[in-house]
Formats: sequence, structure tokens, C-alpha cells
Amino acid sequence: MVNEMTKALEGVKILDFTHVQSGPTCTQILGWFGADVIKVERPGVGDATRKQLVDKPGADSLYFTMLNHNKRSMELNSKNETGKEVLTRLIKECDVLVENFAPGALDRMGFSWERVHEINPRIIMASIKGFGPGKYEDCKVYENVAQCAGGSASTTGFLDGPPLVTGAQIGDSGTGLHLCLGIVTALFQREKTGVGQRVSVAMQDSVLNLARVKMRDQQRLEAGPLKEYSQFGEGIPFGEATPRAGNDSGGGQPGRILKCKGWETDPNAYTYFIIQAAVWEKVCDLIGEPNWKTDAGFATPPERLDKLNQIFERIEQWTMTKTKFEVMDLCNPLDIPVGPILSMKEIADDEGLYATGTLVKVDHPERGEYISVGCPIKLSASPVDVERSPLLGEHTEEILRDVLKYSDEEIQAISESGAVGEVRKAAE
Ligand code: CAO
Repeated sequence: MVNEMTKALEGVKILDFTHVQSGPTCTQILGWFGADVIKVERPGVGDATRKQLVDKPGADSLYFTMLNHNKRSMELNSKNETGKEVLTRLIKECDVLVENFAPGALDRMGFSWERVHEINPRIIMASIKGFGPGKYEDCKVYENVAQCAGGSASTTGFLDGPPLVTGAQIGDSGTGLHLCLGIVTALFQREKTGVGQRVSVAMQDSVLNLARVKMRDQQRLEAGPLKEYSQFGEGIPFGEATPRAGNDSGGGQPGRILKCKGWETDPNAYTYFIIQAAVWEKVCDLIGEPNWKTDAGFATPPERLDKLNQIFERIEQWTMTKTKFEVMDLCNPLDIPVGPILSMKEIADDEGLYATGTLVKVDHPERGEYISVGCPIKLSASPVDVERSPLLGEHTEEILRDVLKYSDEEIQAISESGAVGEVRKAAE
């Protein structure tokens, strides 16, 4: 039954002019929701990530293959005159143009928003840049630059250490997600107005949006110290800016990462442990400190603030006698919020994640089977089938013929002009 369902974005054509990570994550999601994503790549070169962090010589890298599922690839030189004509036809044909070139690159190609809108007034043009309008608008930006400029790095890490970037790609993939929402919102508005619009997302803005609670804390500082930060209980004064909070929880409930059984040899034998007021008594019983339920200095959350190190050291003595999964099994029935620190290896081995499609095994003609992260957004009436990423230019001819309706002679002429590189047949 499920396979007969239509997909949410079926019929929507995307001119995917994205590369590296931020843009491709966006168009990949649109592809998962059923849009026809036509990835336009430089002839013979393609998206630079195809050949970055290569693990299998000759094959597209995992960097590329995991970010470009459910797309068709077309080689097209957008600086060649015939290439520009083909691109113009693509713009006429598509509903959305998505790009994350360096600032000004599309204008230099001759395809400013004004020009694109003139070619197709219904088209939505969606762009990612590092910064919004202002003093940094011309900068090229990568993931960690965005994490630093968006307030994430200054608020990540330990108080006595340097700023830290996080492993989650909040600058690239986070921005791709924001752009995706902008695109579907603009498509929804177009249903009513009939015209397209420009959608712009800056990586700095996306990171800041995700670091919203740290801007909350910046303003709370004016009213006094941030009591839920460990440094308050430790008597360390606050400065002018939101400090790094180590592993404190951002929600106001004391929380830490604690060692579990095996920590001496396993770098991920740890659990997150939160002591919410509502479950304090259960925590006390669990760790064998029943007196702390009523003892002066321990009974209420404000009293405990200057004793958090002592309390978490005691809880850690208990967690170190259990594996992180045993901690989970014992705490969950008591509603004590804990979370095992899962390694990527443990996640890759989790059958439950394959059952939900969050992890998928994908076959690829050049590299064989590999694991990919599937679509994290589940629509009950628009199931996702994760398809392998396209080879460079795999669909050039198919798109020229079926989407752009060029005749055989015209395709021959386009090919001879050097606009599309060598036209190849789709791989099996
Ligand atoms: N045909 C012909 N030329 C093409 C082409 C095609 N199909 N596709 C791209 N080009 C050209 C561009 O027009 C540009 O030429 P000019 O410099 O003459 O204008 C050139 O290729 C390089 O494009 P670029 O500047 O976008 O690429 P880069 O590798 O130098 O920079 C990046 C990469 C990501 C820093 C930059 O694109 C950027 O800042 N993007 C916006 C922010 C962003 O998305 N960053 C996240 C990237 S993921 O970490």
C-alpha cells in the first residue's frame, strides 16, 4: 500500500545548484519528500565533495554520497554561452532554484535574482550565504566559521578551556534545514499568490537560532548570576558574556556527564544524568543516600546549588558500578532523565534505527553497500525511499531530452559546444 502513495512534493522540480554540505542537505530532504532534484554540476569536476575525504579510490566519497541521495546529476558549464541557454531553460522549467555559491557568484554568471525572476516569475530562489547583509556579507564561510560567528563556540566547552566547536554540523546541515523550511513555506505561499520569491538564510543566523538559549542567558546576566550554571555553586564570578557551561544542562535542571563502568578503557562509557527536583528523592534512594532527601543543605534545589560537585561525585560513584545501559534501565522506570553517551559505532549497530529508516543501507555502483543516515522527518502519507547519489553527469542526456525537451540534433549541438561535457547514459 505504502509504495502506491504519492510523495508530498511530487511534481516539484528543483534546480539544485548546491555544493559541499549546507545546500545539498536541503535539496536532499526535498528529494526525500518527492521533489525531482536536478543537481547541476561543473562538467568533469562536479561537486568538490565527490573527491574529498576519499576512502575508496575512484569512487565518489561518503561525504558526497551521504549528502546527495534522491537527486539526478547533470553536467553543465554555466559560464559557456550554450550552457547559459540551457540553464535559462532549466530556470523556466523548475519551481525552485537552490544555491550556496560564494557571495556574488551567481550574479557573475549572469543569473541575479532579478534575472531569474524575469525568466520565471513563479520560481523560488533559495540561497545560503555565510552572513546576512552587512560588514561580512562578502565572506566565504564554512561550518566552523559559522559556529564561531553564531555564538555556539563561545558558549561551548569548559569554563577553564578554549571555545569549542561541536561535532554536529549545525552550521551546514542546520542551515540546510532552515532553508528547506523557507522553501516549502514559499511554495505554500505561491499556491495562493502564483508568484515566487527569494528565500535567504545566513549560516550565522541559523547557528544563532539554534543557540537561542545562550542569548536568553546573555540578557539574564543583567539580573544577576546564572544560578543553574555550575560556576555559580563553585563561587566563580560571571563576566560580561554568557560563559561556557561545560556539560551543564541548558534548561535550568542540574545535569552532568558521569563515568560508567568501563570508562578506563572505553572513551564513551559515560551517561548524562539530570537531577530534576521532581525525582530528587528517587535519586537519593537509588544511590544509597536516603538522608539527603531531608538533610538541611540537600532537601531543596536552591540549597543544593553549592553542593553539586559533591552530589554528582556521589552519583558518579554509583554510575561507575553500572554500564551506561544499566544506568538507563534502572533510571528510566523511575523517570530519572539519563542518556547513555552513544558512540557512532554503537549507533551504526542499532537495528532499531534501521527499522525506522533513520539509518539505511544503500548500494552504490562504484563503492558497493554503505550506511547512510536516512530522513529524520517521518511523514505518514509521504514515505521516503532513500536512493543512491547520482554519478557525475549520469542524467545529463535524460534531463536535456525529457525535462527540457531538446531534440537529438539539439543535444548533439549542445554537447559539441562544450556546455555539458561528455554526454553519458545513465548507469544501471
Ligand atoms: N559551471 C561553471 N562555473 C561554475 C559552476 C558550473 N556548473 N558551478 C560553480 N561554478 C563557479 C562559480 O561560478 C564560481 O566562479 P567565480 O568565482 O568566477 O564566480 C566558482 O565556480 C567557485 O564557486 P564558489 O566560490 O561558490 O566555490 P568555492 O569552492 O570557492 O567556495 C564556499 C566554497 C562553500 C566557501 C562558497 O561557495 C560559499 O561561501 N558558499 C556560501 C556559504 C556556504 O554554503 N558555506 C557552506 C559550505 S559547506 O561547509
